[in-house]
Amino acid sequence: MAASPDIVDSRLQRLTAWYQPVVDLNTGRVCGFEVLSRLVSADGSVASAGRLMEELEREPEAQYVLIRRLLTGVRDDIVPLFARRPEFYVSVNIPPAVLGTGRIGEIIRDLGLERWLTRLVVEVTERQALSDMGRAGIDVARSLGIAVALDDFGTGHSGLSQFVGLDLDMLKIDRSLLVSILENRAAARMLRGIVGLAAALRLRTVAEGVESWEQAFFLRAAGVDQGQGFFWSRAVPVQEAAALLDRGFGHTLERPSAG
Ligand code: G
Ligand code: MN
Repeated sequence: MAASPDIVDSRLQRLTAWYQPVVDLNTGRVCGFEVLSRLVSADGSVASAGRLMEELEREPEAQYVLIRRLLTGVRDDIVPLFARRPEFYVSVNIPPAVLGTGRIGEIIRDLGLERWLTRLVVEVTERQALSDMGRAGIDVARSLGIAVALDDFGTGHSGLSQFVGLDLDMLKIDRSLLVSILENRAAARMLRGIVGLAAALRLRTVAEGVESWEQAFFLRAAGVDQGQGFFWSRAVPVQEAAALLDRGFGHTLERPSAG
């Protein structure tokens, strides 16, 4: 049952778009941001929106309102930075229920985002099996000129066959595949295998959930293009995001001096 727009709005009122930087592993520059939802209270305290997100998963109309809200954040926060900095992108997690219906085009028109389509990335999760609607959604995004990233790669129960023939641009390697790369040779080999697969498919790779310098160093050596995770930064509000864009993380890729 679809909730009424009013109820949806009251639950989403405190929802704010925050931005987690994605770092180019070769240069240390910020090459993109993933938009993540946070609940910001009147007193300024910030909470995860995880529970609300789970609740909304079953409500297509609420998801539409949510995506609209996040993309409004992108327009207000990020578009002014796009004009100033040519090379970074913004990625948004968009559920098949929104992407597959074609209503994403409507949101983009309403918000005047047509000019910035090539700077947008849509993340489609691999967690659930990809529905026909999800497949249709990928086609919609590509026809608009938006790049598509396969999110949470490695967690799916779905197998590779469902991705055959899909027009993808990026592979986001799930953090669960990173946890043992430093201790476990089989895990390290699997990671290198995924990098090989991505190269064969001409997909850029992003490693998610990078928490240590050792992981970042390994990933760079393994040929992963980009990294995202607490090692560099959590999701931050736009003012901080802009500062990170200017500063970059080049220093984090130097080998730490002993002592
Ligand atoms: O799958 P998706 O990309 O939507 O996941 C984003 C989530 O992962 C966010 O809730 C974010 O806070 C969390 N996250 C981001 N970086 C890290 C990290 O380095 N370690 C852990 N454990 N979680 C992270
Ligand atoms: Mn994601």
